[in-house]
Amino acid sequence: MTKRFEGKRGLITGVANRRSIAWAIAKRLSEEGAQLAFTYQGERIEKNVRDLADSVSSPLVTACDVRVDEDVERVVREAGEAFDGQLDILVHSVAFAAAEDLEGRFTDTPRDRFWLALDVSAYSLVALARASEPLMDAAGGGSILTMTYLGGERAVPHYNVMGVAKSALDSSVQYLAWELGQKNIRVNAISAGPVRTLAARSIAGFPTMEAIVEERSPLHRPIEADDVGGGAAYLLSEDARNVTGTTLYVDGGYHAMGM
Ligand code: NAD
Ligand code: 0WE
Repeated sequence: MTKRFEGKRGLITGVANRRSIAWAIAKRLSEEGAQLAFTYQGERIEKNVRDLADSVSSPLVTACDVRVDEDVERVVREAGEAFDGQLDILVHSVAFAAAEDLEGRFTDTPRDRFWLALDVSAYSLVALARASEPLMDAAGGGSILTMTYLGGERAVPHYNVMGVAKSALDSSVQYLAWELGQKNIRVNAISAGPVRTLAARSIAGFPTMEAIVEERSPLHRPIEADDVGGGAAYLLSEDARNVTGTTLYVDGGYHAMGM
């Protein structure tokens, strides 16, 4: 197969461990020739991410808390230094809500934790896109991908404030696609079905939810992070050169069902 990402340079956010969706995407891009820089959040996962990044000969692994403007600007500057002032690909695979807000009632979400979820899970895409814009412009264009979930469009029990954040994220994809299209920068999302990652496994009732999706989706099988990697590679590649502002569902078809 031809290597679709030969000579392409990407910045990957959201790897926590080998099960992360961001890692499945990175593996796929790297296999097809991309050079990748990685960000991680917090010293606790630094070694994980460094080991994974080393396995794909990454030139840059750097800390980034997406709530901090200076971090976002610094990591993109560092990526620019590693990649001769150019960037082709940005993967945004970051989300967070306080655990109690995914367990309790949405109605009871306090103001500060509502903003926390939107800050980490939605605004961060806007901040990263803005910082990346000059490097992508220098490359003659670029492709940005974020990870969303059906709970931003429909009420999924317990997804709660994360659903509101994904709704803001989905809308941000459309507005960014409109503005950055002018610079040949595409912005898309993948809406994944439940994948057993670190973020997912700590959620009470996740196995039940996976079972429901498997039973009711047209394809009746679990969604793997590598399935998302395949869709991501398509959206990030030249094969999708006229695709922007869209959401690709990698969910076994679950979103198409009414019952
Ligand atoms: P994961 O835990 O592997 O990844 C989540 C990442 O977010 C982690 O790397 C974590 O470090 C990072 N993060 C959280 N707060 C941060 C902050 N303040 N600054 C920087 N990074 C921060 O889990 P995942 O399932 O791979 O999640 C990746 C994305 O996929 C998320 O946007 C999630 O909403 C989305 N998603 C997941 C599923 C699923 O079922 N796993 C389904 C659809 C969409
Ligand atoms: O986006 C997600 C999960 C994101 C997430 C996970 C956690 C767990 C640990 C955000 N914040 C946190 N905070 C923590 O403290 N998914 C799409 C996976 C997911 O999470 C759910 C789901 C699905 C699917 C929560 C409730 C219901 C369904």
